[in-house]
Amino acid sequence: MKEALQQIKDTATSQLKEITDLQELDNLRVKFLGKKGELTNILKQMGKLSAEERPAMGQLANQVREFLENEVAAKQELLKKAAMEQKLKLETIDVTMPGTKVEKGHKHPLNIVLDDIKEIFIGMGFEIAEGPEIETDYYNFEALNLPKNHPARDTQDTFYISENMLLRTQTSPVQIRVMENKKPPIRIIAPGRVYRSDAVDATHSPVFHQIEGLVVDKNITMADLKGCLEAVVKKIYGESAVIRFRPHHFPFTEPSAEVDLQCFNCHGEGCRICKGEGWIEILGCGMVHPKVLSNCGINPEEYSGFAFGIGLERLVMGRYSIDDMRMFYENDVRFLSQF
Ligand code: 2NL
Repeated sequence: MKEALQQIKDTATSQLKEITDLQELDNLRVKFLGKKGELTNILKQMGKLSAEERPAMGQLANQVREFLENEVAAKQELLKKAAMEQKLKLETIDVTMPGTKVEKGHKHPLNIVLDDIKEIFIGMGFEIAEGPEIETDYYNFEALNLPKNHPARDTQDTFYISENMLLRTQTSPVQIRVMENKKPPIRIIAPGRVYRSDAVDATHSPVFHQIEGLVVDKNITMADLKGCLEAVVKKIYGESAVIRFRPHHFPFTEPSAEVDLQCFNCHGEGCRICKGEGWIEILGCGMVHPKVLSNCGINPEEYSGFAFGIGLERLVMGRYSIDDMRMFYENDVRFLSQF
């Protein structure tokens, strides 16, 4: 029996050395130390021994069991550690490897310039006003002194939705709503999308953008209009920019004017860029018509104001020398990524 125990110990020890994974190790443990294992088998035969032999043999058997249990436990530790090391090695991340580049988007050129202009006006104490793009005939035309059948309505080919509803042709209705709801002093700009039934070409689009501005207070004069717009133009085009006010007519302002920028290329001589004119038209403006003020519940005897309208697309085209308006809407990244 003693030899059998020694045999178990030796066989188990040598087999243990060959083992390379945890499952094999468990199989071996069951084979030698399990309920039906070899060591248990030996112990079952203890009954056959004499009373004198039994204690020593029992002690030896326990030593062998203890020895093997320790060996198995040690091997288990070793294998677990090796498995963990293997796993870590497989999952290693090389933080010095180059990542996958994510292309960053950026502002559209129309928004770059619009945001600049907003900043300029905010710096002068203006607030940004917004309003609906679907308007009533009243807010888009009537309140602005363009009664039904007024000839100026024809020059603004309008998208009608119904008899009384339309897509706004200017952002003026936003300003009408502000005047109805707020007591002067009013200093606002109303930037936004506007719609006119024009065919698409290099300088026309049925959807475009306008920035209108409005100042209403006591004692506002044409001098305030000229001073304000001159300051804004110099902030946009630089201190050396030269402008002129040329008489014009709008139904919603009296008097009215158009503002021309002296051509930055030929300084008024006439060249290809200004089409021989020497001047480039940049905006329309005027003193708010007394009828428009009273339409909004503002007493024209007490208050006066000025207003202006700038086409955003035209401004941006001049700023970046873009010769075709369609570029803004086609979303070709070869164009957009240049800004
Ligand atoms: C242009 C220039 C302009 C206005 C817009 C305006 C708005 C109100 C009252 C009076 Cl609420 N005027 N806006 C004034 C002058 C010119 O736009 O070329 N428009 C066709």
